[in-house]
Amino acid sequence: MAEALEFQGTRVWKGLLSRPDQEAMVSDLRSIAEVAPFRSYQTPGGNHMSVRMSGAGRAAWMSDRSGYAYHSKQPDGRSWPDIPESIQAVWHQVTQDTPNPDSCLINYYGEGAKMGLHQDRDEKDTQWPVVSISLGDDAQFRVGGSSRKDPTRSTWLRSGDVVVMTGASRLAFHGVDRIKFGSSPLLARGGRINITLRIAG
Ligand code: MD3
Ligand code: FE
Repeated sequence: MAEALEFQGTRVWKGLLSRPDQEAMVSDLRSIAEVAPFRSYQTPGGNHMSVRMSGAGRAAWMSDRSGYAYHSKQPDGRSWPDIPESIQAVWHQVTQDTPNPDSCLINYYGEGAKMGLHQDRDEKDTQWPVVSISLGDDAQFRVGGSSRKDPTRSTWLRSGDVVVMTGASRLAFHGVDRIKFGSSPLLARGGRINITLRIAG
């Protein structure tokens, strides 16, 4: 396995997925999108998120005027599709002695999309890691500390990179400042997909 680099306590595996691995994953994501379309959500504050989201697994994270939460049903009442084997395999490759993830959030960043600095704290037990897989266009990813006021650093995530958040970094503030639209040939219409795997509980 490739060397991992430590970045603000998060572990970044550069180029963990080969181009054929990435293509196979995109094809699995197309099947997911047929039964769980990418949707745009409102925040509790009433703004629209620029990132569109789909999901898989027992429950996926959604947002609306009443708040952020994990839901076992889509807004149309259907369950989420199963997490594909290709994606589960990455989780087990980069985590040790960890049960299967029960939640897979799939974020799509089109031109101009970004994600503000936030913490992931809606999971029942935040001792479990979060694993992120980047596909498609390059993204400027920012990580700080467990307080919003802590200094932050940024790095570029490229298609095939995998990030693991464990221990102290698990509650770090993080976000995506911008993507370089059209920088990767992986997705025919451009943009970036980020897959996050979690044990939401
Ligand atoms: C660092 N997604 O869905 S993934 C999210 O690229 C989210 O779409 C971003 O933040 C994206 O919640 C970043 C990488 C990530 C995920 C969780 C973290 C980094 C993290 C939790 C703690 C610290
Ligand atoms: Fe997050």
